[in-house]
Amino acid sequence: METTGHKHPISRMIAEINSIFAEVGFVFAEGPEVESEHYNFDRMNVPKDHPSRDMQDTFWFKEADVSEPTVLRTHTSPVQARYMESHVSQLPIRMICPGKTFRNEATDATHEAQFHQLEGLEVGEGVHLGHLKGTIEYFFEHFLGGDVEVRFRPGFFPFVEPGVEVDMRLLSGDSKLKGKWIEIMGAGMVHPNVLRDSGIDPQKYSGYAFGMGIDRLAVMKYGINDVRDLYTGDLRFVNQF
Ligand code: 2NL
Repeated sequence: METTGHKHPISRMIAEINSIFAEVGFVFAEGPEVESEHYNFDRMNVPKDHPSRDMQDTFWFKEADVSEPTVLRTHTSPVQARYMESHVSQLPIRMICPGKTFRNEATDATHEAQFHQLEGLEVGEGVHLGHLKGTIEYFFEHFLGGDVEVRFRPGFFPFVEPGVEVDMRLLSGDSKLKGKWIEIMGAGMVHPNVLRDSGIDPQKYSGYAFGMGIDRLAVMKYGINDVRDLYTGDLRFVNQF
């Protein structure tokens, strides 16, 4: 029987992710989990009629209880919008924002209504997709320990142009996953509308951003079978880490 406490696996992963990114100049940022529709959707170039805004997909607060349309944030992107607008005169910026996010959906072994996302952002002059690829490779090599290969496929997210789906595979080590391509995140070049709405001139500056589920990373790193185990608070589970 263990007598001393220890960090929950998610908290431990976040601490490790922070130190890996800090090594290459990324600053940690956080923001509110209760967000305005403005920061969560409008500022991310999500169309007014986009299905992700529906009550079926997003937890909305009752109108009577809030002064403006308000949600439980569906991604950590609003943290990045807030960070960009408060750093327009301090470019270039590199930041990551791991944090809790919420989607109004049925839960199963691979989906929780509450989960953790890790997003990252770099904005500066001459930033391009090559920088994105190098940063992602650097991260996975340090997080998973070993050589990795990363590939991009075209993908669509309203907040980026172009957008990419990112696959990775482990080239070394003895993991079950070695050699298998795994779809791991979405990313792309920050959409000019998103830069402009944050007060950054898209003619002068460019940026890349990426987003992934931290729970998915836990599945990869620790071989967890059911993401719901991460949130039951069952010590028989958390004490295994
Ligand atoms: C996914 C995809 C993504 C981003 C997140 C982002 C943030 C800003 C501007 C533009 Cl401030 N983009 N974030 C971009 C592409 C994909 O997440 O599947 N996440 C779990």
